Amino acid sequence: MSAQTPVISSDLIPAALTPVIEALCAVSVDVAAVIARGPLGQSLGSLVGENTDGDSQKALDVLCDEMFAAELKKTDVRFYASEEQEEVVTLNPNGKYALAIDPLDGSSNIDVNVSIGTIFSIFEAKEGDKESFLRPANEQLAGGYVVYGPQTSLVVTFGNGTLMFVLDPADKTFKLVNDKVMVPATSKEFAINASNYRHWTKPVRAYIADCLAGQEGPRDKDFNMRWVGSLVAETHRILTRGGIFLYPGDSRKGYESGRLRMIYECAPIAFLIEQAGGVATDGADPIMGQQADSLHARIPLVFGSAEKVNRVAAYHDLPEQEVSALFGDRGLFRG
Ligand code: AFP
Repeated sequence: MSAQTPVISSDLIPAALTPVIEALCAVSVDVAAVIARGPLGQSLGSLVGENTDGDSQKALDVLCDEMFAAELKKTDVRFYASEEQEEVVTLNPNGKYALAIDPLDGSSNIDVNVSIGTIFSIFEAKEGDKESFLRPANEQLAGGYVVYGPQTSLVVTFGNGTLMFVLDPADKTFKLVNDKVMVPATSKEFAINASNYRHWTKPVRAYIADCLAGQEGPRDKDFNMRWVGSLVAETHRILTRGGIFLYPGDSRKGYESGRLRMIYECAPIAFLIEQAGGVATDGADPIMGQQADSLHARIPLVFGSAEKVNRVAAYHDLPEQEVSALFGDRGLFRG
């Protein structure tokens, strides 16, 4: 790429944030190239350790973290909070922003050639490093992800709609393909890791049981199910053709608040979804009104088409006898 060709350019990116977004995009181009080489390059999926919460770390997790931190250090990013680092790292002591990142989400999919991604969230930096991140999600200046799939796409919001860019392999620049991404209002798809059925709460079991019952159940229509195991891929599908994603809290030890992290997974995804006309909750209340109490805190996440997500919240309001009933006896949502 020539020095004159910016990796991304759009009037819709706020000028003050442009260098940070450019840095994220420049690294993403390199990450996409590393991923595309797969086994022709270094062993990306090999285990190299564990992160703060005991999740296994793959070689690519660590490599991506180093690549993003090194490039963002040259920008106005003061504080850097990464899934791969226990504490906040100071990058540019004079910087104005605090950036949270999951450098490589979905890393269990590295070796099987399925879409993976980078998720990020940007706040204005406060005096304290942790304080810059432990604040309501609706204070985000930007939220977004890059998905490394058949196409490499950047989806980002600055609080004025959701934008979608695609990396053009011909000149290695991100080009705007949709300046007003909207979650389709209707869809017959739901996404949940159904192997956890026995650990779910009654309202979640009741909701899924009614989807599975299809035409014979109270919903009176057939559904389809998807589970990629890669949050960026699920988000991209839902932004494109609607549906609902659930990672609820469950009774497994350590999963009381689900699996996904508030600061660098749920908050930016919720921001993107709400800016695209969808809804994102913890099953009952909006994610955007909430804040983490620690850097790597988890929160249940339910997002997608508004009507579907609001319906899940309604199951949480059902009386005990209704959620415990077999779907055939659950009257409230019939019709
Ligand atoms: P990894 O990055 O460790 O692969 O985790 C991916 C993820 O955080 C998210 O992208 C998926 O939605 C979720 O985990 C899948 O979790 P289960 O393996 O429990 O279904």
